[in-house]
Amino acid sequence: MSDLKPLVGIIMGSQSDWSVMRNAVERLESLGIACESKIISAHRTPERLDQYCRAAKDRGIQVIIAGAGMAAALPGSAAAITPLPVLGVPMEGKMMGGLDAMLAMTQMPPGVPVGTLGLGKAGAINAALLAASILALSDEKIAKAYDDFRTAQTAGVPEEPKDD
Ligand code: RP5
Repeated sequence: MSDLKPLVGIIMGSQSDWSVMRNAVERLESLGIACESKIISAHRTPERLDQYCRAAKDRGIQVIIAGAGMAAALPGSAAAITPLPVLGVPMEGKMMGGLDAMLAMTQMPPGVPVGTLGLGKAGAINAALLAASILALSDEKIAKAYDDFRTAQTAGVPEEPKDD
């Protein structure tokens, strides 16, 4: 983890979300973007949520990525408190494959937006990239790192398939 001041706050409802949310951390770090990771539950630790979201902007956090499963109230609850952009990552769950969490995150009442990504690992990676693109609007170093990532990704796609 970098010593730089974190620009992205990654919060998750449970330790059990970490194996997915660490993909967001790894993607941000690969782009040179400092982040911090915290376990904060809308239901189990509501005071921690309130304190974190009230202080985040003044501490220099610019984007919050919130991962949660089941009722998945975390991103919406965070968005209700902080003016920062909140990106939601629904966890794949045992009961409905995570569709329950995805719908919960998506169906925010008008006026309190959450930018919900796809389920699980892909969602966590894309949340990090979306956070990078937001930060890139006001940070040339991040803009270059994000452009370089996109260029390398494109160059890495072969024109023709081959047998495994
Ligand atoms: C949610 O409930 C968490 O985000 C997690 O995805 C889910 C289950 O939590 P644990 O019972 O594994 O702690 O709040």
